[in-house]
Amino acid sequence: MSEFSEWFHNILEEAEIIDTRYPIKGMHVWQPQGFKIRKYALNLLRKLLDDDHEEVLFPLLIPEDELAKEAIHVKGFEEEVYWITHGGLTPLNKKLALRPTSETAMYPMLKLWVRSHSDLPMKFYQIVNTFRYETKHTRPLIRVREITTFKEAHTIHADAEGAQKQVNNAIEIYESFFDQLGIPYVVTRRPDWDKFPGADYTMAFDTLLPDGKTLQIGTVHNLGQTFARTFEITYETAEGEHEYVYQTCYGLSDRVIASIIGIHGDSSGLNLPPSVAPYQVVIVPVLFKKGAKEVLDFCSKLNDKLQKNGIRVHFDDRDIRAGKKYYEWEMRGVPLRLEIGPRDIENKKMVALRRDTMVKETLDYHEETLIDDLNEILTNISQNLKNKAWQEFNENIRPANSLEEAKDILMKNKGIISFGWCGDESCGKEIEEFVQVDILGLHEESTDGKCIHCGAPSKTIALLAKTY
Ligand code: A5A
Ligand code: MG
Ligand code: ZN
Repeated sequence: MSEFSEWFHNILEEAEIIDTRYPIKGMHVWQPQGFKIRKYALNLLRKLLDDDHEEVLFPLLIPEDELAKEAIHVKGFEEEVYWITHGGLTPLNKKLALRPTSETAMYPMLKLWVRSHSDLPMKFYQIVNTFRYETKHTRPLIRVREITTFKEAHTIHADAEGAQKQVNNAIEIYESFFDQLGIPYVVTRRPDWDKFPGADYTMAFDTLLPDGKTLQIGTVHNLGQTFARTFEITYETAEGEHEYVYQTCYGLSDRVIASIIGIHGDSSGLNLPPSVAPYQVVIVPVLFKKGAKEVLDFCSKLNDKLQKNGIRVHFDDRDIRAGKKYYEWEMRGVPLRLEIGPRDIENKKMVALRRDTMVKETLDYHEETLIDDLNEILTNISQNLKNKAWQEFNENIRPANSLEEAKDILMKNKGIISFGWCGDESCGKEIEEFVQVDILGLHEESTDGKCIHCGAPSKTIALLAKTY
């Protein structure tokens, strides 16, 4: 196990995020602390989507014949599908698949829902569990067989331009979501051999975990008319013609939570952005024999005040050593800790420890501005976590001019390599073969350089990295 893997498994356990002892490989239990982080992350996501998407909920099971309808799609998933074959003791005459994703559950219904051009565009999403019988090494939150937090959006458009615009819109939504979580990312267009089964093309978000391997944390697919033709989803134009629709879909998973934990965390444990922290502030009384009651009363009132003003706060009045409390809240990643003793109350001060910097400072306690002051610190913490993460990310993208150099960098530093590429599939596969890692995708157009491998004029700057 790598150092990061070990750290990751330990913190999931110690901070009570996920219990991995459930007796099915790749299926785990969300514990209360983890569930809260998940809930707050989903709140942010829903807020972004609810602007112009409608939330729906489709059945978990897909009839075999529907799943099989789209040949390219089913080919891509056939090795990963779990099947239900019996109802009690009775063999089913039609097998039922546990959704690996919901195109083939939703699109037969969309065929019924879409009528006229005036219905379009339609934008739906659902947050559900999906099942994939993954054969690569499973890891909690990163590669699971029950994806418990699968957010999938599906949109329908009258023309190709509408779908194209939606791809860009979805990318913006995900950028804004990851920005709120301080997760750095790079967006690439996946090579054709790595696109979503049935898509015209796939845009993907990758981030970098501390062990230098990238993690695909979101994908946006332009489905063109492939599924529309298979499932006969048509609409009537203003002129009374029947046309196939254009579609997109885009998805995120538990990997977002893995990234929050893995990217911001450090040797003291979790380090949560205030946007998803179950407690944003924890109040720890510093007690001496003299004045203990005053301190407890003061902290209790302070707790109420913060709570009333929408700050997620916890007053830790347990009768244990303060040092033990400090250790625990640091490990759990609480962004801001306030320590208050009798002298502080007298002097109208409090000691604040920022989890992101581990720096203690003494704050003035101003009754009228306190909430604004604390919110400003929380905003600074978010910004600082994000800046640190981006800096680390950018430092780990390195250009290479030859495949030997790429291999060298990967050996020494891991991370992401950028290089000029001709875009040709057979050349790309030779590159992957040589460096023994995957091409993530096409990052930006670039026609002035040469392909790192075949020497032909390059079409793009592409990225490659060791991936999860
Ligand atoms: N219907 C489309 C959106 C779809 O299924 N796309 S996808 O196959 O790319 O999955 C969406 C996202 O789910 C991926 O980008 C990846 O971040 C995540 N994901 C895929 N398999 C996963 C697994 N086994 N465990 C955790 N997350 C996974
Ligand atoms: Mg897969
Ligand atoms: Zn080439």
